[in-house]
Amino acid sequence: MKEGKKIVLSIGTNQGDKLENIVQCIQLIKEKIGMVTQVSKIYQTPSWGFESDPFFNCALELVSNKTPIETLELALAIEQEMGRTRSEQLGYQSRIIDIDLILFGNEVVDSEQLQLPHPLMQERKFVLLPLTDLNLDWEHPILKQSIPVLLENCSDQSECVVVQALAFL
Ligand code: PH2
Ligand code: MG
Ligand code: MG
Repeated sequence: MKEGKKIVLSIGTNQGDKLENIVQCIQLIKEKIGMVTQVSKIYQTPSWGFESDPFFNCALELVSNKTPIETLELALAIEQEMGRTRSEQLGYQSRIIDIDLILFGNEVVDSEQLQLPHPLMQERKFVLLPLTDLNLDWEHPILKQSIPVLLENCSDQSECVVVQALAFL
């Protein structure tokens, strides 16, 4: 069997018991997508791009043989299983859980369904800061910058604070 690809996911929640949502989500990712190899600390982050309650965000690295589209479909299925509903309303909405694919090895994907690396990652401190907790030897395949450099160049000044370090894998 071919060795799995390194995948990085960002997860976020701003409804209900946010810590419990993150713990349950990581458990489901392990069961359904692949082996979780690194977990960042959990950060409380102000809602970005809309007015809402603060989020808990974290990032995970996993190794899996799934394709990007299979991974996306499994992530959406986990969101549904956890009770996420999406309304027709335009713009961002509060959510129990959101699982975003941030990077998939060095793959560049630009389809209607999926873009990789995540097209807004470099603009979001709630994505970049947790990524700095992971030991990633990765350079953005289009911007040609490492995660610490992307963070340095990011204009998002929001105050993101560590809530908790998760001690489980
Ligand atoms: N997700 C969004 C929009 N805004 N803000 C924070 N702090 N955390 C998120 O995960 C987040 C957001 C769209 O998915
Ligand atoms: Mg998102
Ligand atoms: Mg999403």
